[in-house]
Formats: sequence, C-alpha cells, structure tokens
Amino acid sequence: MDALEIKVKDTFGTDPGHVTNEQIYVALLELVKEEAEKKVTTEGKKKLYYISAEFLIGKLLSNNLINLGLYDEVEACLQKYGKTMAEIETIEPEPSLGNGGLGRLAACFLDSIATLGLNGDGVGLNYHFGLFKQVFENNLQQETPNPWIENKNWLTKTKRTYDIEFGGLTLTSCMYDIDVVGYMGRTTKLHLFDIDSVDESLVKEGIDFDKTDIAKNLTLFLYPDDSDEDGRILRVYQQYFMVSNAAHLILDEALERGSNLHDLADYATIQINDTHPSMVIPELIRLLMQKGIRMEEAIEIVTKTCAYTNHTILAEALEKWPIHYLQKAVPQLLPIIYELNNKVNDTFHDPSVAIIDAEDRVHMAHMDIHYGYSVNGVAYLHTEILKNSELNNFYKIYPEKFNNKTNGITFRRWLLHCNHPLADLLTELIGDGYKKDATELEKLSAYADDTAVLEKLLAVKQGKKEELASYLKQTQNIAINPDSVFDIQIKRLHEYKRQQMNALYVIDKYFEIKEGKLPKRPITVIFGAKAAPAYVIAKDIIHVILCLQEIIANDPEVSPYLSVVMVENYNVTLAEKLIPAADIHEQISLASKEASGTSNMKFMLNGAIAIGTEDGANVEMHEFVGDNNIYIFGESSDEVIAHYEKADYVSRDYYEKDPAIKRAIDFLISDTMLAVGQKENLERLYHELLNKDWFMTLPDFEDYKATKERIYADYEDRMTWAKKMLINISKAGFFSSDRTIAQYNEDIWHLS
Ligand code: 475
Repeated sequence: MDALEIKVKDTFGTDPGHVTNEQIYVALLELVKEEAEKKVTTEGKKKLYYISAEFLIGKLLSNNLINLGLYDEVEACLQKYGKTMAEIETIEPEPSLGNGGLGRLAACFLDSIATLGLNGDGVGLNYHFGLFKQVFENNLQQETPNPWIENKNWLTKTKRTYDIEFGGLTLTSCMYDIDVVGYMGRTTKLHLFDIDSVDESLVKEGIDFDKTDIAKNLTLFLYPDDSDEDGRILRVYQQYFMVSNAAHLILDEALERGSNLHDLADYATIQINDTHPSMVIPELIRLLMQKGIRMEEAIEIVTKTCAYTNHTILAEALEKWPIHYLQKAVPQLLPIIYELNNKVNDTFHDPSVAIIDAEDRVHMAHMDIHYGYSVNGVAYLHTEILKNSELNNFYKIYPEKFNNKTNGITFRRWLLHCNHPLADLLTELIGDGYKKDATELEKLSAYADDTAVLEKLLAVKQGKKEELASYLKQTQNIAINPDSVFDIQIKRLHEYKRQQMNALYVIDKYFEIKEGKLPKRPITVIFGAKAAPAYVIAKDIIHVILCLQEIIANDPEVSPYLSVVMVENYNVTLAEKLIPAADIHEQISLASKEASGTSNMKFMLNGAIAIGTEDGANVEMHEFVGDNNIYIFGESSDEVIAHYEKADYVSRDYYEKDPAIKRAIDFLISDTMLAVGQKENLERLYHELLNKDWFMTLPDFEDYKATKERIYADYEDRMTWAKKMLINISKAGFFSSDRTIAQYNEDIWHLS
C-alpha cells in the first residue's frame, strides 16, 4: 500500500476512493507533517534566526510533497482513484502572510536554508488574517478579510510562551511552528508568535477594526493600515511583540546549547529583514542587562550578532518612529535607544547619521547600521546606490559592513511545482542535476540551435497558455485567447513600478487599432496587483485598468486585436499559474527605484522574455543573457537620480510635446472613460500625471512604445523567439535562492 492509502485507512477506515477531497487533504497534511518532523535536526553550534514581519509562504502541500520526494507517488496513487493533486490543491487556503517581494523572498530563503541543511529558523507573527482579499466592484478595488487558519492547517502549537511587557500591559505569547521542508534536505521551522486573546469578531466593515484594543487585535491582521495614528502605533506593538519573543527564544536556545551569553555571537546570528524587526537590537541589550551583563558589553555582543538587509530606498518605507509612539508602547526600550544615540553623536557629531533626529523620530535603519555587523542590499545596482548615495554617510564610516546579496528564488516552487512540463523537458535534455545545482541549467545552451528542442519549448509554453486560459475562465469568468501574445505585469501596485505606463501604452494601442493599424497577432495585456488600502493613486491606477478592460472588451472594433485583463486577488497561487504562461514580462520600474525585483527571475526561469529598465536585478539579467535576449529601454539610474537632484523634470512639457502622450492622457477623462468609470478617480490620476508624475512615466514613454513594437515584431519569428526563451532559461541558474543563501552564509552568517 502507498503512504497515502495507509494514512487514509488509519484515519478514515477506508481507501482514497471512498473519502472526500477534503478528507484526502487532511490525510496528506498529516502525512507531510509526520515526514517533515523526521527530518528536523539541530546540528551546529551557531544558529541563524531570520526575523521578518512577513513570510509569504503560499500554499504548502504540493511543494512539501515535491521536497519530500513524495509527489509522484501521491499523484499516481490519486490517479488510481480517479483524483488529481490539482483538485486536492484547491482545498488548501493560501496563507497570504506578506505584501509582496520582501515577504516572498523570506519564504524562498527558508526553502533554501532547509535545502542546504543550514541550522536556521524563521521568526515572525501568526496573523489571523493575511493580506486582504481583493474584490472588484464598479471597477474599483475593495478589501475584505482573508482568513487562512482553518480547523486543519499547517500550524503546530508548541509549549513555548513568554510574558511580553508593553507600557501598562502584559500579554502572554504562544509559539506556533510551521515545518519548512527542504528539497531532499532537512526541515527547518518557521516560528510564528501569537496571543490567545485575539478576537476575530473585532472586524467590522471590510477590513476595518478597532485598532486600540491591543489585547484583542495584536495579531489580527498583517500590517494594519498605517494611514492613521492608531494603525501606526499598533504596528509598533506588533513589531515589539515579534522581536521580544524572538530575543527570548534566541537567548533560551543559546543557553540550552551551552552559551554563557558573553559568547552569544558564537551561538546565534540574526538577520533583520528590513527595519520591521530592528527593535530586536535594544531588546536584546535590555535582556542581556537583565541577566547581569553590563551595558557596554551587551551592546558589543549584540553588534556582533545582528545583520541588516535593506530592501528599498523609497523614503516612505524607511521606518522612523516618533519617540512618543515608543514611549507609549515600549517605554522600557527608550533608555537604551537614548544611550545608543548618545554614543553615536559623541563619536560622529553628524546629525545625518544620528539615530534620533531633530524631530524626535527614531531612524530604525540607522540603529541597524551602527549596531549590526553587516548591511546588505539585494541586487548589485541597489547596493551601489546604497553605498554611493542613500547611505553614503554610513558607507564612509563603515565600508567593511556593506555587501551585496543579489536576491534569488526557489526553483522548487517556481519551476518544479508550477511548471511540470518544462521541468520534464529539461530533465529529458540535461538530466535532473539542475534540481539540486541550478547552475547546471547552463547545459541547455547546447540546444540553442536545435529546432526540434525549440519546437518542444514552444509547445510547453502553448500548453501553459491554454491551461491559464481555462483556469481564468473557470475561476474568474475571464476569457483570453491562447493564440494571442501574453504580456504580463504582476506585482504590488505602486507608482514607481509604473503600471500606469503600461496602461498608457494600452490606450495608445487602442487608438492605433481604431485608426486601422492592426497588430500582426492579438495582444493580451494581463495585470495582477493589489494596492495598499490607503494608497489613493494606486487605487486610481487599478480603476483605470479595469475601465480599459471593460471598454475594450465591449468594443468589437478593438477586442479582436487587444484585450486587457486585471486578474482579481493576485496572490502566490495565481502567480504560479500566470508566470509559466507568460510570453513577455514587464519590469518597467523607474530606474534606481526597484531594489531587485524577484518576479523577473521567476519569469526568466519559465522562458518569458523581459521588457525592462536597467533597474534592480534586471541589470544582472541583462548582463547574463546579452542584448539580444532582453529588451532594455528608458533612462538610466544615473540620469534619474540627476533629475531628482536638479528637480528639473516637468511632466507637462512631455504632454505638450508628444501628441501620442497627450492623446493617451486626455483619454483618461474622455466621455468613453467617464461612461464606465468614476469622475473623481479618473480626474485625480489625470492631474497627477500631468502636473506631477513623480516617477517620471512620460520621459520613458516614447522609448517604451518603440521597444514594445520591436518585441511584438520579434515574437513573430517563432524560432528566433524560442532561442531567446532557451537562453533565458539556461542563464537563470544564478538567480536560485540556493546561491543567495550560500552567499549569505559564506559572507555573513558563517554557519557550519
Ligand atoms: C523590493 N516591502 C523588491 C524585494 O528584496 C525586492 C516595505 C515596508 C513595509 C512592508 N513591506 C515593505 C518592501 O519594501 C519590499 O517588498 N521590497 C521589495 O523587496 C525583495 O525584490 O525590489 O521592492
């Protein structure tokens, strides 16, 4: 009997043919948990703690089965009883415990830590509702709660609990674990802290809730809306709760393994994932002092233990907490933060590197840099920008702390799990060594001119396009034409990512088609994006895209040649369907603004071709594949940075100079748009582009348009295109998170 048959027999007293899909899901959940538990090891003196406010893990069942080497057996067993993994997978809710890139990166990192067999765990929060569920009504985004914790789930409640003190309030934590199974490797743990008193009935309209009742709302939501003060203070409570638990756990485990705490740095290393966990620094100092270590030494110990990763240069994402927030939520940290600040000021006499600024705000990143031993950016260009401009004053003080770790993705989820036909083709051609050692993908380049192989590659892509078409039809009642070219932009909605430029292009194409200039092949432009609930302009951009979708779908002159689709509730599960089906992917951020990007890597691995700016990891991709296999356009990061310095950009000049730009922007407030959209939203975006355009969409528009024409034309030479696909896949090995994690370990963590 197969493992699944045994499990179903033990649990339900029958065979898989006589139970519901839900019961099979439950049996598989138990089976995976048992198998994963067998691979937990705690070898090595030193241990890594990857602390992050977000772990965007996505569904786990299939991925865990693959990593345990059980997938094929289970799939074959299900087939015997007329079922498939695809059906069972639909039962699992997606844990959306992250916003986007930063959270998804943390999830890929855990997979690689486990795969490489490193002694490291993740630490975060057990949000009861993940990132909101997006629904569209009247072409507008609405937010609703997104529960994921059901009766049977991946969480295991542990016995570990701590009393966490806030100003005037003590809450008792409990720790839940999720097993993260490595690919043919060990199992690592994701520790998620929670409190028992969370009250889900606090949620009122949409995702609104009482933000002041901390004992009931602390872990209710991922990242509560921070547009008001109560929301921001709640974030401070969440962050402190996360790091205080982490600090207790780290010290307890180090003591258990024989540390005397003076040597903590030999037993623990802490990766601070952006500034959300930064309070771990003063908290650890505080706890060490409670255990009798003098402050000077405690500071020294912590500085040898903590390392910081920066994920963005956008000012609004660099946290600066007003002192009075900390005074209210975590008064016990203030004396320590003051002391850390005084030491900095006494040494450097430079307000630009101070921890506390003139407006009494605590700069979390500054604390990380002074009191950590490593600072890293997430792609070559990003780290250079940190060193040479954003953090230049710090770089001049601590050049030795700065290093680059270009992001990566786990090939298990983003190839083996999401694209079986491609994985099979690769195995047929180059063997399956690439599954463990991604650089072996390079072997594929031997087939760059092999027509038979190129034909097969095109057939795999076509199959995935058809699968996506039927999936979207079934789940969202959206019809797309699998013979059109799929041009996809999926990522959080942000002005710097410039979905608005893609939308302006769609408008331009719409006019061209109206004028009789027809594309050789129909084009399907697909968007997927959530906008932060309080980010007004981002929501306006979604509105425009949804209006365009409606207008074009109902226009018989245009719809045979062009369609626009905004998928609802874009999440990891949808990404797994969209990425393998893409022909072209859009990485069109304003140069210098996208720290790395990681969807670019996933698309590349699945044989899609990028149109992109020289930004983030696109720079490295470009270097690997060469000019012929990626479509680069737009201003360089140096040019962009110079515009900001000189404040010389005037969007209206471009509007007046370029009739295509004028036509596209004017269309936003045309009768056609107003017939399906809201005047307020459309006018606001119109004025924003015309009078501000902070992320410089218009200067890049002409080049973008010309490059799009070139890429669509090149697509028609199918063999040449397939060769581009093959070269992209063959060069994707560098972007495996196994490589990234090996480098973190080599340069920062030094785990055995
Ligand atoms: C970058 N999230 C990508 C990715 O390194 C990069 C910030 C504040 C509060 C909550 N979330 C955030 C981010 O800053 C974020 O996701 N950054 C992204 O990190 C991984 O690939 O370029 O934008």
